[in-house]
Amino acid sequence: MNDPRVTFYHAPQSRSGGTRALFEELGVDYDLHVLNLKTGDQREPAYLAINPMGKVPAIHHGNALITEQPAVFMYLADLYPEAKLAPQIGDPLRGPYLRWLVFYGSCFEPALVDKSMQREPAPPSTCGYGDYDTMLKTLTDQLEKGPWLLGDTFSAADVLWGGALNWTTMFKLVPELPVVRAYIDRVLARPAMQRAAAADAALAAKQSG
Ligand SMILES: N[C@@H](CCC(=O)N[C@@H](CS)C(=O)NCC(=O)O)C(=O)O
Repeated sequence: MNDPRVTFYHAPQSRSGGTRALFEELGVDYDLHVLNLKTGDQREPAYLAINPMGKVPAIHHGNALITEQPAVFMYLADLYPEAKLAPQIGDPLRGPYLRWLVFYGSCFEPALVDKSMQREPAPPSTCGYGDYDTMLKTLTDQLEKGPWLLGDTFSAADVLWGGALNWTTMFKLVPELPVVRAYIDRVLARPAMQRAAAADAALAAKQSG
């Protein structure tokens, strides 16, 4: 199933950092293909032929192209079940696990983009994320239950959310509430997350040097 190896298209200090951290948590080998977003690698025909969106992360496995962070996370965590980062079908946590991964892409990111552009969102009944405050409260109410999004079970969803909340609080798009800060710190304290962050910082330094 997980033969051939996965190819991972990554740019340092970007959204694909979460996928890099996930690989580290999974403890698996993969082929790394690095792009430099500053020099426009993502708009070159060679990369657009792989991902027409010109975005990272993207992964290739066999003939399958997978883009969009929640899909990438679900795919990889299912591909390597021995790492136990995805509740399996039949596990009562499977539904909440899928919910929080998809919530990231369909509610959190659109809400953040509207906020960062200081754009008037659509009315809550039309807007996919309702409104920013409801979206955030839904998330923080879940984090209050802790320690992880699925309670005592750490999952790929925490890898995605821990990293995302780290950069979004840094950019002041999400308030650094104590519950949010404590959750970020728990996720980032994991050795795999630290290894991924160090490797990514070294890659960024190499690109800018
Ligand atoms: N919906 C995509 C968004 C990916 C995305 O926005 N990636 C950014 C990196 S932070 C990117 O590749 N930007 C390059 C560009 O558009 O030029 C996902 O969730 O994976």
